[in-house]
Amino acid sequence: MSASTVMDPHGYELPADHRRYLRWTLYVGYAALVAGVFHGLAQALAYAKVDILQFFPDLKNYYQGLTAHGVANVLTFTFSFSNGFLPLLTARALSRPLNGFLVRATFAALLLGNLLTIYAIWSGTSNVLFTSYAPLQAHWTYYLGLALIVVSTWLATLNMVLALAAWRKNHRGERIPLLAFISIASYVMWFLASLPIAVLFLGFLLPWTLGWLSGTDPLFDRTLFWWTGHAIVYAWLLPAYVSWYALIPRQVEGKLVSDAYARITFILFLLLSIPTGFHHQYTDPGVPTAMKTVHAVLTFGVFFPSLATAFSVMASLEMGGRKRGGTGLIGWFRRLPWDDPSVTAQLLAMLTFVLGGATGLVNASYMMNQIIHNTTWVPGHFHMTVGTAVALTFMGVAYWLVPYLTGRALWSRGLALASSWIYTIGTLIFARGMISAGLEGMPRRIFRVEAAYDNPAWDLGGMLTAVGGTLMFFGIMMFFVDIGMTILAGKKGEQPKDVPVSETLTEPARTGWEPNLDRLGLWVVVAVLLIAIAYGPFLLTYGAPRLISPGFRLF
Ligand code: HAS
Ligand code: CU
Repeated sequence: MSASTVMDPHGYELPADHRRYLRWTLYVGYAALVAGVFHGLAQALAYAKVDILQFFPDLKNYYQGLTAHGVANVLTFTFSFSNGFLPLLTARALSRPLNGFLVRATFAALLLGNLLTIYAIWSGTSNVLFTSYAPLQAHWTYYLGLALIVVSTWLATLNMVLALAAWRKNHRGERIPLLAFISIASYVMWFLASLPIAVLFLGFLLPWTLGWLSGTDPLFDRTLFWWTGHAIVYAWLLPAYVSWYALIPRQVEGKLVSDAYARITFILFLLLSIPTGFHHQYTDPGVPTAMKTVHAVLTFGVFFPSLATAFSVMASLEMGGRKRGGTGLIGWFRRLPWDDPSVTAQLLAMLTFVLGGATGLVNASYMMNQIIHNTTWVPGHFHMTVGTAVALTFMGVAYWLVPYLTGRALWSRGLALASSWIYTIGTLIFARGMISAGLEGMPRRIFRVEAAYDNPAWDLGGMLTAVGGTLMFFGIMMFFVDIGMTILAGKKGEQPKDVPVSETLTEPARTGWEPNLDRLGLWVVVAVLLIAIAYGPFLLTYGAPRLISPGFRLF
């Protein structure tokens, strides 16, 4: 074995002011998540025809609750976590401070955006679901609020890119530290991916809802939405991958296998995450079949770096398990530190993601998509991806990150472990229910309690959805209690003093082809070319958007 790469042995002391704002950036997301999961429970129960929505104060209808659930959980929570997490890791990896003004501005944009969307949804004027499909029309605070949340991610990206530029000045000819490279690549991908939704919200939907544009073009809007909307799932996933690649090996006493391999994976995500949006629009009229096929092929392409991730992460885990005394084909697996809640949460997240990925393949298959599109199969899929692979990883990370940022030890290890197991078992039951009922044609986004149509074949699936969803709810509530108590009453001074950065088996090469991997600017250019191939023909043949549809508020 050759020399190991050791990150800066001094680590990095985060200034108190940054520490405070990064902490509060995370808290904004937790606050949203608390509200979001109550709505999640209500929706899961509704599939078993149990109506608790009536007990929600001020709630006008099912779609208001579904909008709150989606926006809080997949938009506010995910991005607030990443806005805190990725810049911190970049600063740590480069051993240099972030820009304090940008740390505060990121927080401020996120908070203001969140307050505006809360108002929009609370007021009952914006029941458009997180996909924001026109011609359903929301209040202007909804579009502006979400746009501000996107702006907060841009500010976080800028902060990381500036830190890298400053680091490069003093480190000519050196390789970018891996942890910084993959953190920055994640948000650079997202920056590119977020431009279409910024155009959609600020250029079309906001002026339309304010009456400055007389109509909108639903197909064009959906296309802009999914242009961002597929890549957004990787914006949620990649911060979790950052933890799996670069932190988890250390936490299980293993090492990251290959520096170049990890960089290539993230570059593939930068290239392939965006030109795939039409796989959400296979059934949309008005998009040429040939273009849908191009996106289907590219979707199978972006499947590959996730497969690659499974191999690399598994190797790191095996190395750790064997170092801890595990032997035989699977003995190492049992020797992983299952008593460490941060590790256990993330291992369970990985295991669930195997099923999330497999269901994604079915979605992506053009013909099979016809069977599952708009059925509960799809929420079955995404509660195993964003709902568990991502959310449970973020919870696992929180078990060291919140103590690190607050200076207080995790309040209860046992509660954290129980939370992860209950949540995972809940998801598996929930997804089993949604997936099987979906195959029987149970539509997604319906309030089954009041639906005028029903099918006995949905009963078992609906029941499993409700049981699983209830377990998920209790699992996550235990997480909130644990984190809340950590913040308020965790033992002072016993927290982790540093980010758990892994070592890599071999130093990144300074000669040969590998240094080219660090040329982020070059990869951005290639990504833009691929996007032009994937969306150019559609844009050229479609021509100007037809702004003829009025807005509707149906519920
Ligand atoms: Fe998806 C719909 C295709 C991944 C989220 N997806 C959705 C929606 C959401 C979502 C939210 O092609 C619904 C949007 C809406 O409201 O309409 N998805 C895919 C494909 C992948 C995929 C091909 N999705 C994700 C991820 C998400 C996410 C990630 C969130 C974070 N999805 C689709 C399609 C649709 C769709 C269609 C449209 C459906 C329709 O008709 O509406 C792939 O990227 C998946 C690749 C994943 C893998 C798994 C690798 C496994 C790993 C774990 C390693 C395990 C280890 C275990 C190491 C190849 C990395 C070791 C553990 C030990 C303990 C030893
Ligand atoms: Cu997608």
